[in-house]
Amino acid sequence: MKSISIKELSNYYDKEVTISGFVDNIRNLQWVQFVIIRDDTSKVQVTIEKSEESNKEMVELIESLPLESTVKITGKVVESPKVKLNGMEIIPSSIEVTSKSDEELPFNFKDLNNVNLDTRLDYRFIDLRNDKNMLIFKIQSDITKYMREFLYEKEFTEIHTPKLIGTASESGSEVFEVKYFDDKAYLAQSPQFYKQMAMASGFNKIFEVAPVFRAENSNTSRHATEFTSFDVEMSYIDSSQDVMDLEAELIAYTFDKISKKYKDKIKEVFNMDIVVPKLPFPRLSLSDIYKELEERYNYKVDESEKTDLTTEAEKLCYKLSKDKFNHEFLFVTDYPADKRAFYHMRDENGLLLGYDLIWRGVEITSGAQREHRYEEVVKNAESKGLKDDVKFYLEFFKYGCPPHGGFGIGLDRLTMLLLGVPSVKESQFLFRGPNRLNP
Ligand code: AMO
Repeated sequence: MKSISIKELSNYYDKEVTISGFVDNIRNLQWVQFVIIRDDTSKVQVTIEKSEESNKEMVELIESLPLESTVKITGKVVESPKVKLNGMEIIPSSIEVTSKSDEELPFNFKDLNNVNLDTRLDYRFIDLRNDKNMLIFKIQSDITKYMREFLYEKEFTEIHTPKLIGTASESGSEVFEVKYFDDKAYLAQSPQFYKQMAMASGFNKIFEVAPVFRAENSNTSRHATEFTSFDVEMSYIDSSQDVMDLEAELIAYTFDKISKKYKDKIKEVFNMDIVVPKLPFPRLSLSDIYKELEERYNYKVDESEKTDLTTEAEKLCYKLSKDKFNHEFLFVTDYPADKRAFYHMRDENGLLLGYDLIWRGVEITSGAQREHRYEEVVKNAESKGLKDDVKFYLEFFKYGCPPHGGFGIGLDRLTMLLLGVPSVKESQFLFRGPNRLNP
């Protein structure tokens, strides 16, 4: 008999079913054994009466079975209001042990309060057995599902670009070099060049959800050396405003869906409130932000630092956006172009036609209108000392390429902020950082 998931059991009262899962708990009493089985949808109690002669073998098996072993159980589902766990139980007719666990686990994953994060990450497969940790990835999965759903409805095409590349796209210093036969290659820091290639190929709207790699030696709560980037690009835009509008709509749609499905659960488990953001999202220029931060909160920084948001200014943007706009998100625009990537379009004053999106004090996105005019993009590349390396990229703009723009959202950061977990180490399925390549 094929196993059904535990969550579905209430559709099978008085029927014989088979379930599979981990042995979550055993209470071995004088007359009865209560065995709790867990799969990734729910838990259920299996009740074994010791007095029943036909249960003898199962009783013996359970007596010596270590917790966290996996089993396949066939039995009858019975509605039992007196059972606290979902008001039902299974009366088994057979139990098969499919894998026996060691008696002693590396740590108690049901109470992680005193377990060091490194130990948890060393045994991430055990750590993820924790209900709360598993929930993070159920929700993350739905975040990408709803984001995809929104884009598919708008007729975006999902593409898959190479992660082994010949040229660094974001900036030379943050790239991992790998041996490539007798030559060298790099791991893609973003699909930037290839999403733009799609525009030059005539795709109007594309997106990609994929890993990107950054050789950043930073040990902060929001940096990883490999993370999942949700990248979007579209053609025939009039300005970067169109890009911001689309991103705001995408986030609002996704949060609405997540809120409908998980609002109460997120409150109960993570003590976080989901606020479905209103459209449009507020926008402020970098220089206006520094003015407001000084006026409102007496936050002062040296002029030389005002070419980008400082970490502290990023944090204060959350407060500013809430105080000024009653909104959690803030688009920050008008960065000086010389500090940013060469592929963005600039205006005549040297300001970038792009933005960062700040949410809850952290940058979750960069986006922009791209420079699609061949002569201009060649000039921008040369000003950054790039030429032969990006020759293949510059050619994209030589044979007709529509005006276009797009953005990249860091999925790990988005998940971290949504659920209020302390670090991307916990919102990544398996964290990769300067000091962590295993498991
Ligand atoms: P950017 O470099 O700003 O832009 O990256 C986009 C988003 O990715 C996330 N992010 C990170 N997350 C975890 N660890 C890191 N080390 C890390 N670095 C960045 C952030 C960030 O906002 N090509 C452009 C996007 C575009 O213009 O389309 C790009 O890569 O959430």
